[in-house]
Amino acid sequence: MITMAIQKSGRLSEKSLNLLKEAGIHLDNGSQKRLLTRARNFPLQVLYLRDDDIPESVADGVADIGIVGLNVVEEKEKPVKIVDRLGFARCRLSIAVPKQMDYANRQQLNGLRIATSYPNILRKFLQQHNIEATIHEISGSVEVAPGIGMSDAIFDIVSTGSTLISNGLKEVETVIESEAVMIATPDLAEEKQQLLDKLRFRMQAVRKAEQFRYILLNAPNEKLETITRILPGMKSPTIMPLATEGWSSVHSVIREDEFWDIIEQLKANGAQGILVVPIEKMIL
Ligand code: PRT
Ligand code: ZN
Repeated sequence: MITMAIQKSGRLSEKSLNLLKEAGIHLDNGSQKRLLTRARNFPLQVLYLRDDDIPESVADGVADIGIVGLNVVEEKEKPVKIVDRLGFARCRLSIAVPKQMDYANRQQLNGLRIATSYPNILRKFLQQHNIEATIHEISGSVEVAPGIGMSDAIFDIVSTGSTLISNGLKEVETVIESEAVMIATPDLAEEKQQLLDKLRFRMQAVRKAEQFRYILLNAPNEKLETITRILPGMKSPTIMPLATEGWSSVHSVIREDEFWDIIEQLKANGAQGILVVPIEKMIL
């Protein structure tokens, strides 16, 4: 049995549960009101916690693994192993100052009071750059601190940047880029390590699949060579003759981020009836 800590309710909860679901793991009644839920078809139980408590619970073995923002892992400085970056809840931790401040370089942070909920990460950054600033630790609504005269700058999570704009602030230094990560107790017992490997294998298959699309198209036979070069596929594309003389159906896999480029090239080379469909799981 492996115990996984996930956020009880917040920005990470739904995506964390989804990841389990996509890995084919069904939780008993899925009620998040309980502290602990057992999976029905995998030796796993889920422990619902506040995100701030997840690194510690994994470090001291209350949970074996957990899903939490890298920002929280770095801030808490607990001995946990980062096993995977999960690609969701992306954000950055940045220093922002009032927008009217003329900001040319980080030495201007000297002497300022910086409000934050992430004092440890900020302290390290300031030390690393020999900046003497006062860290003012507050637990929430950091972005309003300069407006009410509580600080001169802030160090906080930025995603779209709209919170900064609506508080008259501008981002001047990005300190870390964060996303949800899977963490684990450093020395997992053999049995738990095997379960973690199984889980990661499944989750990676889902994540890989999200990066690719399955593509089907019809092409005139004289263009097949060029089209095969545009569509490398996993090994090579599948080519099947159509009932219509001189035409073939081509099936392959393309990267989601190359999708539009490839479609344009295919069309330019006579491809017709192009269908692009999502892939559910991908095992290479
Ligand atoms: O209750 P609990 O302690 O479990 O949750 P929480 O309130 O501490 O955390 P939660 O659920 O808000 O966020 C969980 C994690 O999501 C964070 O630790 C980050 O890793 C990640 N994440 C991703 C974010 C954001 N994006 C985000 N935009 N966390 C917070 N924000 C907030 C930010 O604090 C700021 O106020 O959104 C605002 C900025 O957003 P923009 O889009 O206006 O720039
Ligand atoms: Zn929190």
